[in-house]
Amino acid sequence: MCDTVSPLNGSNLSIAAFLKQPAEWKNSVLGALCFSADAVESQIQTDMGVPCMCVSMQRLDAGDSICEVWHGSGPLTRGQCGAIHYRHDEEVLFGVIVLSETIFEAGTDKTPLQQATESAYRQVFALLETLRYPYLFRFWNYIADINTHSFGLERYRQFNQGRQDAFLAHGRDVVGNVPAACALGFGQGRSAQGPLTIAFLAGRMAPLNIENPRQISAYQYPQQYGPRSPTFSRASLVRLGLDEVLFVSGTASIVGHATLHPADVVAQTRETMTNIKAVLAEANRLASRRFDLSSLHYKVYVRHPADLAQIRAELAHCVGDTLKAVYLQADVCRQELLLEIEATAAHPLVSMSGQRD
Ligand code: 3EB
Repeated sequence: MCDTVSPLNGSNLSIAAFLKQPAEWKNSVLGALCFSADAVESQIQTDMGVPCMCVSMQRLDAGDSICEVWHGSGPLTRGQCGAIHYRHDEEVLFGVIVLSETIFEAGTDKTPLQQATESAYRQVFALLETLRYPYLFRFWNYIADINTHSFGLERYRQFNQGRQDAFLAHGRDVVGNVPAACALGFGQGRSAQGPLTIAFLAGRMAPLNIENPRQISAYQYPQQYGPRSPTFSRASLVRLGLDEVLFVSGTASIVGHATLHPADVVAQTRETMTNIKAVLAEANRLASRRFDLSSLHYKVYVRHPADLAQIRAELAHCVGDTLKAVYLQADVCRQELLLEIEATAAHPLVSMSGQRD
């Protein structure tokens, strides 16, 4: 069986392999994040029997689709609320919301994407208040044509407005205590018109939020990156069952708030890994035992498929032979950024009274 990692770990497998798993394995699945450029395969989400986010992105390192699967423990409860599909155990909830912008009208003071984003996030917060999973660990955000300008503003910046408005409307912090996240684009130039697609993990215990001393917190980015700062932290450290899980947010070649090495994909990869190392060092001040670069599972979003070989070689150089990475074609939220890397690691929690190694 491909379930070689601890059951609470996010494990990776293809959609086809997912469907072949035995029922008892599927019964413990909270949800999945799937990426496939194959339109037929991406329809399969409805057959999977669990909340499944499916985004139309091409995997670059293999022909297969890829699913990141999150498992719960004990009996799971499944539900639907508005546009959200979710599943939870006693301590953690995974959900997916897919919302089309076309149901929102332009002409008000908010763009359709801004309204869709605000609505999606408000629905998520309302559900989590009702079901009592108040703490957000991690959001995954996928936005069609993320770098396109409309209504006088880049679409990623419209998304940031809607997201922050929803946080504020629900009395949530927009600085400091904010979840880890990633935000990627798909369909650029193909005018794919895909829906806004968001997945999330939330729980009943507060995560520890981590910033990167090399970078200004994203929630404090200056106005030049848009009227509203993005609402995310650089990483979150959470307890999931018996595991301690580290979610490193989408990370790019940004130092301070500036984009570095605009046309140099190798230098951007190196800078991104230096940022991830800095986030790891911060996390290790709080973690029950050390995370290191080789313990992370990476998802690498690559703007230009032709850059794959160079990015891969640089990453192997930084991490070593044990590199575990999946590569997807995606657009990144600043035009000059050629890649964004997110990462996750889990290890059994060492209790405060337990032995450290
Ligand atoms: C950055 O550091 C790169 O808007 O949720 C990374 C992770 C990025 C999350 C988000 C954006 C987001 O600003 C972009």
